[in-house]
Amino acid sequence: MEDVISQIKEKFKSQLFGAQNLKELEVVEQIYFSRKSGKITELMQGLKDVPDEQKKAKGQLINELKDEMLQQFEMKRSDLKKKEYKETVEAERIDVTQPNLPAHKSGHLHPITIVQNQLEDLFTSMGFQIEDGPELESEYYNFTALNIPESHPARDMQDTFYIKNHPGWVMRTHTSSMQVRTMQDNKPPMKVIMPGRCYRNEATDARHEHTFFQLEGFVIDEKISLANMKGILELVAKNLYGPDTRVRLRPKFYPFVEPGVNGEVACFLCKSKGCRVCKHTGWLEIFGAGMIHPNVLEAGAIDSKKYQGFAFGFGLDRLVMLKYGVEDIRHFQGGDIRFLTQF
Ligand code: FA5
Repeated sequence: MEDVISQIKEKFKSQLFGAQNLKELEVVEQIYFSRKSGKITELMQGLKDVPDEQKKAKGQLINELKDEMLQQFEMKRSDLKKKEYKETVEAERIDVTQPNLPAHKSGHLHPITIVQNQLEDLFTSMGFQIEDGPELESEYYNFTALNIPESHPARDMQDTFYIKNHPGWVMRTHTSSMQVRTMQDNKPPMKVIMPGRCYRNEATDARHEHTFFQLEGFVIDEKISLANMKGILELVAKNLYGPDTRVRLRPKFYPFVEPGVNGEVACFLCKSKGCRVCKHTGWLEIFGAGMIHPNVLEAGAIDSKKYQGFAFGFGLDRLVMLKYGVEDIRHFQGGDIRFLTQF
């Protein structure tokens, strides 16, 4: 039996030494100390074949072996525990003396998108639906259907970009191009807004871009009047610039409305006293609007004897300029991050 004991001792030592972590140590524990099948249990069970007079001495030998092995095992377990704890702490260690790393900067919405979203929320809360349409548009929807025939001088007011080898197609000059498209696809009563990008062949300056945004809208029903239009547009102005904002309408010619108006808000920057932004008039132009011309309703397959409507078009860039006091429209698409991060 002494031989067997010293063999177990040697084997146990080498396996204990080889255990690199607590998981491997558990395997060693099973081999030697398992109550069911461990080496120590096997030795104890072997005692039944030992003559009675030797049983006590042999039993004592096995117990001494077990105590010695358990002591070595616990020492090893304690070492491995310390080692694993140290490794975990090391991995989670925070160096409080490390200089501050630049914070990750996340992007945000463009100021024009912010105001467009604000207006979409307002109009949908009043029951308007939102329509989207093509920026590359036929001359028919951009001009002809809007009561601007080919030879009409009003086409010159909105020069645009033409498509090489594709006569009859233009980059839309206004979102009004969506009016007849939307009428053809729907039936009155209708309350619709159509925001989107527009293009004009402009000599750009602080208030004119070649690419800009408009928010178009119209209401068509029976018994619609200019008073309904003023009510809605006043609400929009108050939502954008505060509850005390006043709106005034002045006659302006647009071939697709009759009568046509130019919508202005009392300058909220100088309280109508006159400043650089309102060109010392006390008023700021923010939209074009009017009662939809019967020819346009007919182009949209709507009975102009039964139905009337009003239409309006806001220049979104201008609304944003006024809201945030931006002095040059060209900042919006200039891509200068110092400008964009201010919103
Ligand atoms: C129109 O474009 C009409 N379609 C508006 C309209 C709709 C009238 C429905 C009646 C009924 P106008 O060309 O005035 O109208 O442009 C409307 C607004 O778009 C202007 O007040 C201005 O804010 C903006 N806008 C026009 N041209 C430019 C430009 N080059 N750069 C930036 N904004 C512009």
